[in-house]
Amino acid sequence: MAKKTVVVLGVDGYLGWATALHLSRAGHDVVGIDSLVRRRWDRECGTQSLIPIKSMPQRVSLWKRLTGRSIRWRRMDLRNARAVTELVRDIKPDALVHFAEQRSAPFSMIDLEHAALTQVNNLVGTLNLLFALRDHAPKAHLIKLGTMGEYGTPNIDIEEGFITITHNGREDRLPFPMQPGSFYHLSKLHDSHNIQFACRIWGLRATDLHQGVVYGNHTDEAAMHPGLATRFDYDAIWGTVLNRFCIQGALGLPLTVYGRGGQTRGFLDIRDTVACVRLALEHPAAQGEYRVFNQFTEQFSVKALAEKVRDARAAHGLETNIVHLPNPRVEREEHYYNAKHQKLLDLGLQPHYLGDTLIESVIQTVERHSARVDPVELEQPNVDWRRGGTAGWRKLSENAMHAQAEPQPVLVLSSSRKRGRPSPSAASARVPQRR
Ligand code: NAD
Ligand code: USQ
Repeated sequence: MAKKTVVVLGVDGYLGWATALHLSRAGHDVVGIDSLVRRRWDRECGTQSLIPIKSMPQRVSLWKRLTGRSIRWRRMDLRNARAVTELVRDIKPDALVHFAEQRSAPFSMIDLEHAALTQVNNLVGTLNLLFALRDHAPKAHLIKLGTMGEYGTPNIDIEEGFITITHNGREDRLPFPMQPGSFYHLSKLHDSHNIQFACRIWGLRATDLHQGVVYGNHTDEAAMHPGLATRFDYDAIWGTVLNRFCIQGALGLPLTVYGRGGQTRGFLDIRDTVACVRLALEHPAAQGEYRVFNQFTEQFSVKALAEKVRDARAAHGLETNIVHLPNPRVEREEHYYNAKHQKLLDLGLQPHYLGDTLIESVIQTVERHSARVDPVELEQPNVDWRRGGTAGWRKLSENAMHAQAEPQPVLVLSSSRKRGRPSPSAASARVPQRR
């Protein structure tokens, strides 16, 4: 496979770092971009990766020392149009893998500030990229991380991006109807529309990877040295469901199923994320083509996942409780779900399916870092879809509003003030402590 120059945007994140290592090891020339804003959002939320992660300069120099390969690291905010334009103009990449977005649904549902921050950050960053590609690298392949949550949970089979509809005797192939479930998921759909439009009018080429929920933290490259570890989130804002259940199970805490637990989603191992991105990179979309791959390998209900974790623990004689919490989200708890995911298999994906051994290995990782776990982060969720952030978040928002002497536009980006973690209890009026 010919060596490609590829820009990985969001390289400091959970998936971006693992992907950058994988592509670099495969022989591609990787440029890594990140604003490091996620580290700031962690401070604001009072959260942290379970596994300690090194700074970007430390990570890339360790990678160089271990493998002799370079990842060119640049700190940059994708909202900065000039910086994005210069990046694309100077590097002239063959491809860009775009992970660099605010990716938490609960974070986007805290309040207006967080909803606006999410949509501005995600939409403006992607628009900046599209214009830079139009002007300076129209042949580059944009590989954009979208999400299965753009589709919602319709009562029909989910196709890969498009559906052929016959209406009043006429037929067309149209974008699949979308019903996202949070302001975050909506931002991904708005991005999808913008990218599709840019491909249509400017002849750009893009692959929109509608990815399911990712689990695990082990890739061949990240496992080479503890200093190469990628982040691993478990709290109620950033932690995804299976990662949370594994950590709860490891600590003997109840597994927190929201509502009845019949919510069904597509899931994949992080090893398959990096493999899928590489497949998309090495089999690019045609010029002018906007294509969608549904990127997951198996679908499970949340309740079935909890039972898998409970059964894996039971095999070691350990008892695990499953609790059904009132669902903080507005989502169907029992529904039909059958999403196609054939295109990446056709390109050669060899999936790693979820087995007890994977759950066990994640649990062992957790056990190694258990001293860093804050159990409060594993209990009640602290954002509700109907009311927004709980009392702690509301107090913080009010303080932020009062601190502004003059009326401000609502599109305020997350400030650099340090915030403490809000209380998970909706009833609590306690003002959170700063960390
Ligand atoms: P993450 O939060 O760990 O990483 C995202 C990275 O992007 C962070 O390092 C952050 O600093 C950076 N970033 C955000 N906004 C930026 C900006 N304006 N300029 C520069 N850098 C910016 O998230 P992740 O879990 O690695 O997810 C990566 C992508 O994959 C996201 O787009 C997400 O929507 C998508 N995705 C993730 C999952 C999952 O389960 N983790 C599933 C489906 C899709
Ligand atoms: N859930 C529980 N208990 C928990 C946490 C979550 O039952 O302790 C449930 C949620 O209610 C939801 C499901 O698990 O029904 C998935 O929630 P999640 O937090 O694991 O995933 P989600 O919010 O959808 O977001 C994650 C990533 C996001 C990505 C998305 C893929 O954070 O970036 O886009 O997964 S997908 O879900 O396919 O849209």
